[in-house]
Amino acid sequence: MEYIKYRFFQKASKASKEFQRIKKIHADKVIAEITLGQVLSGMKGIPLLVTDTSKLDPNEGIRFQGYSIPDLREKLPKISKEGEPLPEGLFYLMLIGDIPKHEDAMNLSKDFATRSHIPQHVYDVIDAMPKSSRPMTQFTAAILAMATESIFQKAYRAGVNKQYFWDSTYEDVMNLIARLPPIAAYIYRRCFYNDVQIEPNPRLDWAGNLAHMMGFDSEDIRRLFRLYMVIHADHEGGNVSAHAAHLVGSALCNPYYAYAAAMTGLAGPLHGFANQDVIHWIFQMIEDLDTDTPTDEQVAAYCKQTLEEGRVIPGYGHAVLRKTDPRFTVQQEFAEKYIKDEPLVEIVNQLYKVVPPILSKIAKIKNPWPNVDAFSGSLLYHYGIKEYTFYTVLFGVSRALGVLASLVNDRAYGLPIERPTSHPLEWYKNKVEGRIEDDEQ
Ligand code: CMX
Repeated sequence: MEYIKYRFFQKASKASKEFQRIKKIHADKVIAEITLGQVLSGMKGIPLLVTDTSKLDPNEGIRFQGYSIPDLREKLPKISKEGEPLPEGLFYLMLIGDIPKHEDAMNLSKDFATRSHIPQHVYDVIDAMPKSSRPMTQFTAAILAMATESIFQKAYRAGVNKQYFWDSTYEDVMNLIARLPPIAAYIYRRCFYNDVQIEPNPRLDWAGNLAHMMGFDSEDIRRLFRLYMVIHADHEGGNVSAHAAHLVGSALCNPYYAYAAAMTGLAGPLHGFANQDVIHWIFQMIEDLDTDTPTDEQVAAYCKQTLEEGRVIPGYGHAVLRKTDPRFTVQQEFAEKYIKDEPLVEIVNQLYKVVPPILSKIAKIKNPWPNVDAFSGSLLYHYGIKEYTFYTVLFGVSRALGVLASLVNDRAYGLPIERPTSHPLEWYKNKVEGRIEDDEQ
């Protein structure tokens, strides 16, 4: 058994026993009360899921196994001292629970490179779609087409004992993560570079190779891609993409299906599609105002007009966060350090000054601060990836690290099929108005 799999096996054996023990002893304990407001507002704040990979604090932001984004930048292995952490190292951290050694991250890089072969029929499925179809549509279809390769599915069909489900899930997860950069790059080159494809460079790391296959070979862009893949990887378990992967995976489907479900969720404008919408909205503003350098007053008026039209300001607000997203801040620091005179970055910074005071005045908006999507597009654009309809695919490649590490964990714990209860609206009304007793369902 390879080293990382063995480490996971050791961790998972203990963790699954602990899971069963806690379930047996404490199953009847009450852990939270639920208000009707929570039910009617997207189940916010109800502790319902078990996710070990990361935890989101409303004020501090995301922590991966306890490590904040600044911690990760300091502690995770890098290619060079000045560089950004390797996403392979973060995947190791989420799966195993410890900061990896440099060689652990490099071994994962090599492992991904050896697993990255894509069957021809996957390319055929992509090629069957018009080039004008959304990159996320092509990406998700390709993931589903790759399910023919599922080792979990074959093991399940062969009747493998459920205590070993994690093993074939792990193999699928490793193969799937390895295959995402070539698929994403293929779609990018197909749609925007006349289908002129670029072979992988086996000496490059997972994120560096993605940049290379997309046609970008500078050390600057590799640095950005490593950071990008780290900060988008996971945001605890309740966000739409993570929850979708967990929910669908709980029916014991193969990891390709579970991850495809995550990607269709990520493609929604309130989630990962917002990274495209931010750039689209800014360009529309520049066009409508007929100036590349709008004043703060013009930007403020444009924001108010967007709100009056019943639309959201993309890149602002969050279901959990109540402060500026640290993933925004780290990108802002990156831009300050490496990027000079990028007009789009300047507008993103101008929005950071103008938008929060406007949103703060709207009582219903719980968080007026920017999220990760407010900054990411301007960095990609600066380095030459100007085709913003592709940006959600990059988010999706990164998100695989978190949701798929969680899926292996789910299978190791033996988490059951997810099945909450639903009622008609009338039932909730009767319940809060006292017409239904507590023990009635
Ligand atoms: N612009 C305008 N209105 C906003 C807003 C924004 N940026 N953020 C929240 N609101 C509105 C909501 O639409 C909601 O209105 P209704 O009550 O009329 O439906 C109200 O304020 C309350 O929302 P909330 O409780 O503060 O936030 P939610 O948990 O409902 O929604 C989010 C969170 C992210 C969907 C929302 O802030 C939003 O739509 N933001 C813009 C889209 C975006 O940037 N999404 C990316 C999030 C990060 C990611 O997943 O990638």
